[in-house]
Amino acid sequence: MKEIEKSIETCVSLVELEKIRVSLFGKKGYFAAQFNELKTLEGEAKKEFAQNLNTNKEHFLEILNQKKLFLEAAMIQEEMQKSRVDVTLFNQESSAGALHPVMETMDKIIEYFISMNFSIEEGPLVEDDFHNFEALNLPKHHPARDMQDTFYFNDAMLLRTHTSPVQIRTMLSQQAPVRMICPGAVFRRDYDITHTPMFHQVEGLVVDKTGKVSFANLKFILEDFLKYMFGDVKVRFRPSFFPFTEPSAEVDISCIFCHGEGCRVCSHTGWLEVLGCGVVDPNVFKAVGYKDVSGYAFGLGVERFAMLLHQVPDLRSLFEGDLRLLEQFR
Ligand code: 2NM
Repeated sequence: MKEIEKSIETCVSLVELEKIRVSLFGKKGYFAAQFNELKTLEGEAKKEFAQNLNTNKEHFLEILNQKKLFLEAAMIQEEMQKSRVDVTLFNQESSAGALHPVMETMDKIIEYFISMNFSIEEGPLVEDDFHNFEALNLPKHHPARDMQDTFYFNDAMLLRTHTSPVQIRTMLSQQAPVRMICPGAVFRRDYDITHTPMFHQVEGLVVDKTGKVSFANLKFILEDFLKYMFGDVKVRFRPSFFPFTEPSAEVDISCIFCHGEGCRVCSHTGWLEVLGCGVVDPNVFKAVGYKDVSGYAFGLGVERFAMLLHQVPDLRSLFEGDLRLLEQFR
C-alpha cells in the first residue's frame, strides 16, 4: 500500500492517475478483491478487517481526489503559459486608414461655417444650362462662358462647373433669409499642375432684407475664416470681376511659406490668392424671383487650400491614389 501511495504522490498526469484509481477502485481492482476476501471472514476478524478496509478506502479516495485537483490546476496553469499573448509585440499587418487631405480640408472648412450658423446644402453634379449659367447672369454667348471650359452631354445638360447652381436651387425652393454653404465636386476641362478636371469647391451665400447684409459683413467673415484656416495671416481684398457679383473681389493671404518676404510659391509677390467673393448681382436675384433683398457670396477651391496647408506642389498627385502620398497624411 505504501508503494501505491508513493506512486500517487509522484504521478504527473491525469491519465496516469486514472490508471492508479482503476487499479484501486475498478471492478478488478485492489478494493474489489479485498471486499471479496471480507466475505470469507467471520465474527471479530471480519469486523476488524472491515473497519481497516473502510479506513483505507477513505484514505485513498481522499489522496486521489487531492492529487486530481492538484494536477487539474497544474494543467490549466500550463495551458495558460502556452497560450500567452505578448500584447507589446509590433504587428506589421496593421495599417490604419486616414481621411484624404482634400476631405480633411473640406471638413475643417465646413466646421467653421457650421460654427457661424450656415446651413449645408447639396445638389446634382449633372446640371442644366439654366442653373449652371443662365440664372447666374451668364446668358448664352456671354464671353464669360468661355472662362469655364465645360463638359457638355448635349445642348442642355452638363457637368456643373461650380457649386453655384446649388445656391440657385436653394433660393428657388426657399425664401430669404438664406445663410448657406454648398460643398461638393465640380468639373472643368483643365489639366496641369494646378488644375484637375474634377475638383471641389465650397461656395457660400448670405441673403437678407435689403440693408441687412453688406460688403462689410462679407469682409469680416472671410477674414475670420482665413485666420481660422491658416493662422496669423494678413488678408487683403483686390477688386475683380465675376458675372454673378458686383462689386467683386479676390482675396489674398500673406504667403504662409515666406511670410510675405517673397518666394517661389507666391511668385515673389508675398501674397497667395485663395478666394473669390462679392455682393450678389441684382440679375441673380431677378432670376430666382427674390425681391427687396441684398446678399453676398464667395467661392473657394478646396484642393488649393489642401495644397497650401499640406505643401503639396503638384495638384494632380492628390488624385493618383499613390499610397506613398496618402501615407504621409495618417
Ligand atoms: C465665387 C466668387 C464670387 C458665387 C455667387 C453665387 C450666387 F449664386 F449667389 F450668385 N454663388 N457663388 C460666387 C461669387 C462664387 O467663386 C469664386
